[in-house]
Amino acid sequence: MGILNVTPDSFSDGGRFFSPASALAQAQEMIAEGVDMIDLGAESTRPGASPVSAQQELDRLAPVLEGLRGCPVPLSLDSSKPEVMREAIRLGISLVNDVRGLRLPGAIEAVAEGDVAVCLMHMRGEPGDMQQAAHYDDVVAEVEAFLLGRVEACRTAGIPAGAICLDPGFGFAKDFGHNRQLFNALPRLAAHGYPLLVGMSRKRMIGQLTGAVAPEQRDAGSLAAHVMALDRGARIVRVHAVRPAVDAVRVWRGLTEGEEH
Ligand code: HH2
Repeated sequence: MGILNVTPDSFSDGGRFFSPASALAQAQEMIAEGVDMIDLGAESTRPGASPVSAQQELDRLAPVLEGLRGCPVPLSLDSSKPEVMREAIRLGISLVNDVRGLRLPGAIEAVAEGDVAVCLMHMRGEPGDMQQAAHYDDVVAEVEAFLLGRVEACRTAGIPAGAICLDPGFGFAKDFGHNRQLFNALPRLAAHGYPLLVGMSRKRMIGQLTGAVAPEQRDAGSLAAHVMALDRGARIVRVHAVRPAVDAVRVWRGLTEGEEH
């Protein structure tokens, strides 16, 4: 999954793809590089980010979604707002990727009625204050229980099991130790049978391990983490740098061929 942030303030590529023309050019480049899916976001969720309205999100997204009509790969929408989901579904997205796990009123219904897939991610609090909520007795059990609770709510609303994937939400209300525990528990989370999506691309945890301060210098470290995540049962990796990720996935898949995955 290639990341396309149509935002002025995302932590690693804020402003680079804010104009529709630059966003469309980046989408075409990711497609040429072999991306399987593009995740479009119009609101930054980095720690401390300020919220934007549904109308602002739609104003940023609509021209890009219109320009990508009929594009050869499925499009995903990174949003939590039901009105944005409904309009983006009308404009052709196939997956809703919600860092709030469809908790806003009306979000579950928007996905159920829109007949699209969903990625349910774990987060606590809001991006503005989430790191203050990074306290757990047992982070793995708590994240797992949250995700299974959201699955239950989705199933009750009529979203089929086959349309759901899960994400522990690396860096969202988690410190380095929490991230590491969740990373090592990926096989346990995958065992529930829902495909796991992981997003560690350029995140602080990669900087903490490599010493790379600038997010754009964290791609090699991100790649290592993502390949390890695939080995631990993840099925979708959410990345900024598409070409190296495509090669890494091909190598991983080729070398594990015949194994159960
Ligand atoms: N991380 C970010 C945004 N959306 N969605 C899922 N499912 N999993 C993630 O880990 C995830 C996500 C944050 O990264 P990015 O989009 O690059 O930055 P920003 O939120 O600043 O736009």
